[in-house]
Amino acid sequence: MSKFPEINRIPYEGPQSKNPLAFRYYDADRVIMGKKMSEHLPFAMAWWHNLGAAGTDMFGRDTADKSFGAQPGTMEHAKAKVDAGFEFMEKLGIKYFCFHDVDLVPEADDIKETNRRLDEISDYILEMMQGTDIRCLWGTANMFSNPRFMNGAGSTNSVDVFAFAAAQVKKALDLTVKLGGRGYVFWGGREGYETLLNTDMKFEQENIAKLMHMAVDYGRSIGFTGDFYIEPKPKEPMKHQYDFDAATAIGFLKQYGLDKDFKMNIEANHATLAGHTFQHDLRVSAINGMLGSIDANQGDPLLGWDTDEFPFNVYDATLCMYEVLKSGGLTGGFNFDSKNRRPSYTVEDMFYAYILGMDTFALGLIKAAELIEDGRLDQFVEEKYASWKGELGQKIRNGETNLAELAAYADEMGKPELPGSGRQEYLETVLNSVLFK
Ligand code: XUL
Ligand code: CO
Repeated sequence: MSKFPEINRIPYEGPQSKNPLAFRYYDADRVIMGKKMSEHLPFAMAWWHNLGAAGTDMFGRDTADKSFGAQPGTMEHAKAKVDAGFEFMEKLGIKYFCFHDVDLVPEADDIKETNRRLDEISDYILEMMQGTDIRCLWGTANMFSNPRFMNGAGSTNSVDVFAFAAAQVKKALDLTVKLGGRGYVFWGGREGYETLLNTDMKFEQENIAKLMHMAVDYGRSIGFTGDFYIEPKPKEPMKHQYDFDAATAIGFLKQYGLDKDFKMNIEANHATLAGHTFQHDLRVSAINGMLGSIDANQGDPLLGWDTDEFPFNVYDATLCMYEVLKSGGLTGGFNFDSKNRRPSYTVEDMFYAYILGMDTFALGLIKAAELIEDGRLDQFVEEKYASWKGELGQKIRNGETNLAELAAYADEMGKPELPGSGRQEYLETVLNSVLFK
């Protein structure tokens, strides 16, 4: 039985459409720079926000009804969520989903029973996948909500909690492989600390690396060929989180020999919480060959926490897609780790939110391709570094000179000319002229 009987398949109607249940920019088969929009933009539904989150915040209870006709906390409800999720994805033309283990089933007191429930629900999801081209984008284990993880999972002080976390990762990897997942995510929700007065930072970080190594070994042993991802975040829930931003996480992966198997899953709102632009963390990942996947959302510039809003900012989406196109595309996809605002509690709002997010990224893709084809940004950057093309620049780049030689060169020169204008205002005009033409 349909969970959304009042909603039909969402059509593409073009920018002039006033139909709220239609796409204006996301036209799955439209070809941009040689590839279909749907291939550039492998969108994913986040099981937790879309099928789970119902508006509870620190000051009030649920506003939305996400029971989907079943009693929450039961396996019947877990199945109703699968039904709702697949109908939702099909109506929007979304080809992927992302999940935490405990998004799929209610957690039992005993891990053996939780795992049995996970087997049952993943069989049901596999059944639902038959005859569709919907697949898992990535899976993960929730190792932050249960009180046992108050001091972390990989970084915990308790060896038993570490072992429990390892068991969850093992099962979540089994599920990811079973559901054809392209990736496996570590978001270190509680992998951090509140005070150094009670924390052995080095010990904790070494143990996180051990857990990740075990995950790689196990994943590869069961045929997982996808990427592992770290999803950096600077704070919330912990004051200090070890995966502060892309640069920190990449340094960690290199230090512990994990960089061949891991890439970044960059979340827009996490980058901005770290004091960066979304584009910055994407670029840091890309230049290290580690831009894997994206959690597509946006924060609120007035609020200092992770608001997980559906993205409407076309500037940010354009600059994101500029990075993605330049880096040759993602091996992962665009997971809407985003939730409706609490007063947007109806079924229509669930669809409006995804239409907004998908259209924003589709428009970002169109505009990023136009920016690249326009060529003025590339040309400016090329010319900005032109002095390096000369003999001296080449010698420095090739490691064929030294401080003494460069000092002698400087003596002869007396002083350099100014390095040339950065032309930021001109370049922002170029950006605007492409966005609003
Ligand atoms: C939390 C967050 C998570 C991860 C998966 O801020 O983004 O939902 O994406 O654990
Ligand atoms: Co996320």
